[in-house]
Amino acid sequence: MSLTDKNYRITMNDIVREGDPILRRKVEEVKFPLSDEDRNAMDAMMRYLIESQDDELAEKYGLRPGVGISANQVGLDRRMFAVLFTDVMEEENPTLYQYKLFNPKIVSHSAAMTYLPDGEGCLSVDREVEGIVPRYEKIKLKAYDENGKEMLLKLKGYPAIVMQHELDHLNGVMFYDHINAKNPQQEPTGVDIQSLW
Ligand code: K2U
Ligand code: NI
Repeated sequence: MSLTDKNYRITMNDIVREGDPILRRKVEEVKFPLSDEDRNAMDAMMRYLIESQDDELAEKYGLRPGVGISANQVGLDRRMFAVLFTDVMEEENPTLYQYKLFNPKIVSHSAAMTYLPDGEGCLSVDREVEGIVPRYEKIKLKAYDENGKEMLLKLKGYPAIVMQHELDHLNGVMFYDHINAKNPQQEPTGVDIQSLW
């Protein structure tokens, strides 16, 4: 049973860790109609996110919670990622963001930037890396769904941050590449930037 088989369960053993060259590769576009392998892999990636956010299943299978996972994080050279999260900034009736995105591309973005005050983490990074990770505050993301239908997502704040973290993976970029090495907690100068909260 492997990642591209039906109903495969991804565990931490399948998650590629920093140092593996595939995390530094600009991965290949997905072709439509989806192959069974690509479809099964994306389904396994979404299943991982769902199960990793279920306390019992995460405990049972030793899963690190994730709100996003990209194909190259499970060793696949494909431009696709899954996300599952609610917007942390919306108290009542938070919007659920559950997407399987293929060949995603930022088609426009704000000049203004934002960042998570506690920094970012990564399923492929088994260590704390502190520091401000500047992200565009608003983005328009073009992508395709599993049927090859084009969509345009207008995102702001936390949803925009998550999508940029995942899109970076498809371009071989790690979150800590954006951190000011000399002064990690310093906001970039000459940029309109503010913490998400
Ligand atoms: O791509 C990944 O490694 C998944 C990351 C995505 C991410 C990290 C930081 C900021 C935005 C997105 C994991 O979800 S990190 C673990 C996590 C779990 C729950 C909430 C936030 C971060
Ligand atoms: Ni990551």
